[in-house]
Amino acid sequence: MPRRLTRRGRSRYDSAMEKTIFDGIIAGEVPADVVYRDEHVIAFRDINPQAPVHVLVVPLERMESIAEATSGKPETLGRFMQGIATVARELGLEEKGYRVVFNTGRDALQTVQYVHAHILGGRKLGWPPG
Ligand code: DGP
Repeated sequence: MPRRLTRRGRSRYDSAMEKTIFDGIIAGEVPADVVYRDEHVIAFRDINPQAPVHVLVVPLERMESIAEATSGKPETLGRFMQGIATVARELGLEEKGYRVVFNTGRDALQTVQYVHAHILGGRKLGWPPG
């Protein structure tokens, strides 16, 4: 028997549609070291830091990955980008520089299905990334 699909073509049982740990952090149900919050984004320190400064910026409006930006609202996406730049500035990273990473999908090892920008800084970063 075929599975019932939602309007977006997904089965209601797809795990990607379930709440993520970042939904819990936004709701204040999961503790996190929050460094910034406004009406559009939240930023908190990564639990497994890969650089002296490693912060995740998450829009309060859910998308699963940056791949959804093709159909996202420009206002939401713009606020997300402004949030990333604001957080980097407030963390004092502007002068020396920093990297912004969107792991997207399986090959990029995206593990949390809620879009998030990694801000990495505080040391010289290697290139190419692994
Ligand atoms: P990604 O591979 O791009 O999906 O990275 C997800 C990141 O989220 C990973 O670097 C670890 C971080 N992370 C996972 N769970 C938690 C959590 O409960 N708290 C915090 N602060 N970070 C988390």
